[in-house]
Amino acid sequence: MKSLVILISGRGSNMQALIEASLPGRIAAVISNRPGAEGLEIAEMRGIETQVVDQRAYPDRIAFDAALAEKIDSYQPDLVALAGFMRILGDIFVNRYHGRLMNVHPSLLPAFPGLDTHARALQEGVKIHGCTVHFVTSQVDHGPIIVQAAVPVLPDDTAETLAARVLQQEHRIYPEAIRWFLEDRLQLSHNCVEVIDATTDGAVLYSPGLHK
Ligand code: NHR
Ligand code: GAR
Repeated sequence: MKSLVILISGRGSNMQALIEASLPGRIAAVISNRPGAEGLEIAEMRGIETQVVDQRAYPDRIAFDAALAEKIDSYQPDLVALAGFMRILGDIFVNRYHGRLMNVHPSLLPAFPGLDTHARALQEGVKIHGCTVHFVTSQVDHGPIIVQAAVPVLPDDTAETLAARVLQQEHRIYPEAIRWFLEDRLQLSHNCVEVIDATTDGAVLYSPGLHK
């Protein structure tokens, strides 16, 4: 059976969605770069091994990345999943896990890479927003896209209400993407990912709606 390591920094709701998805793989460990991450307790309650690699204990990014990689490699995972992981990873780290490092990002990439995506989406007045699961490359938030989900932006939305609507979809698509990986159904070529035997109903989302 394949295994994965999940990297978190905070709340851990995406991690929790992965735990609850009964994936066809073993969650070998949850690792946080922040000692107080709420997600660590959730993982422990589920009997999953947790580790902290505290970024403040290392003099620079390269040293932190090396310590994190060493901790990850002690579990020999097939996949490393970033789930609300808030620290940019350097080239050496990213290349080491090429094709087996995933992230869920709260926007429809390539729109709104980086932080504060929901506030920026509202600022730009987009009518459709969403989330993206992608393979991680050294160009932050620009790696090959695996799956996306779109939600409408509603007239009274705040960054918080919009984030909550997007987060529900993150919790759907991230377990799905990881399931595909564990089932060997993802084919990565150049910058494109093909999902073998994916279904699509061709549904269209309008926002705002076209009819009264
Ligand atoms: N690393 C690489 N190389 N490539 C990606 O695509 C990455 C990555 C590390 C994290 C997640 C990403 C997101 O989904 C992610 C993707 C943190 C920052 C950031 O600016 C940007 C993107 C993402 C995560 N972090 C600050 C830093 O200096 C710290 C911010 C903080 O601590 O609050 O590392 O959005
Ligand atoms: C999620 O929306 C995730 O996409 C986003 O932070 C939230 C973490 O929630 N990730 C980033 O912004 C990465 N920079 P969670 O800890 O409850 O999964």
